[in-house]
Amino acid sequence: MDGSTDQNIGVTTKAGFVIVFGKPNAGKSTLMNALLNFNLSIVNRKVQTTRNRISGILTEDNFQIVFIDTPGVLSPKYELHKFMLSEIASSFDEADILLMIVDAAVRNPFEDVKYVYEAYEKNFGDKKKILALNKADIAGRDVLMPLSARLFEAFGFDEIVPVSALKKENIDRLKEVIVKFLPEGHFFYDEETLTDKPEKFFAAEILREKILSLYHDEIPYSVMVSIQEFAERSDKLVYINAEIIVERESQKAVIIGKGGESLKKTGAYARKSLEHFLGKKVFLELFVKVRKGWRNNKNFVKDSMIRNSPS
Ligand SMILES: Nc1nc2c(ncn2[C@@H]2O[C@H](COP(=O)(O)OP(=O)(O)OP(=O)(O)O)[C@@H](O)[C@H]2O)c(=O)[nH]1
Ligand SMILES: [Mg+2]
Repeated sequence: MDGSTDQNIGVTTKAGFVIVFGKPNAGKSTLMNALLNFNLSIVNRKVQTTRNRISGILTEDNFQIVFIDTPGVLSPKYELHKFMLSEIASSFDEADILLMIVDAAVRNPFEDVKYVYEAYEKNFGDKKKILALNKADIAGRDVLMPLSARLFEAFGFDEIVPVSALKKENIDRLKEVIVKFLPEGHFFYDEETLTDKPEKFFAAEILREKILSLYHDEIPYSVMVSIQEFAERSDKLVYINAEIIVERESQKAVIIGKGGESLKKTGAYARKSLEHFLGKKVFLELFVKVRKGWRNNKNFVKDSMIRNSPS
């Protein structure tokens, strides 16, 4: 043999980070999940579902895309929102490619693009910019064609792709466009890695997802889930001890419900999803605590958000 090594066999790999950003409820998390073909990031029809930057890693033969799902908060009202904004800013710094997503089924999607574009323009640098026109299943082709022509003319997007994240329409096309812009380089993670966040983080998110869908009014926004213990008791069993932290005594009473019924229901739903996600039996213990006005407590927000999700 003449000494040919792995390096000069000549398979070129591509790898890079793609930030998914846009207004609350645009479908950022749904889109990342569709691209990954896995429900990693929680989705809800209420706004401000996502609070942290969450990476989802897609590895195929010769490329690796690290998607970063971000919160959709734009004007901060609480310390919690400031934390969410800092998560967006750091995600822009990391990104190689920018993927803006807008709900194309709203009354004036052009205005929404303009709003988001102007809000984040300072973070763009000279990175490639892709716009996904989401919710194409309800927006309709007659709206999307002229809309993308106008958007191309008005803004500096490199590509505009209509998609339906929910129905998984045109997702492969979007993936092709991303791969086209992906820089050449080695993979950042093992081929099997799906995310950089620990299981414990997703345990908290799954519990929060159930609270988002089972409770109303201010409750979903006033809840923080903090995992106190996450212990693999055996190959088949995980013990999870979680605190549901609210801002007021009255909210605690609502979470628990009459005779503990509401909390029991929340726990049962969460346990089922957790077992599905972890592929193990879950023993779940829940406690409800009050931490007055925690959303405006900078240290509490920082400590708890980081404790749940080191990255
Ligand atoms: N019809 C339709 N609904 C969609 C589509 N994509 C997302 N949705 C819905 O829009 C709502 C918001 O979706 P999310 O993925 O949570 O939106 P997000 O941008 O991550 O929201 P935040 O995390 O709150 O900023 C959910 O009810 C989704 O089911 C789509 O392509 N078509
Ligand atoms: Mg989200």
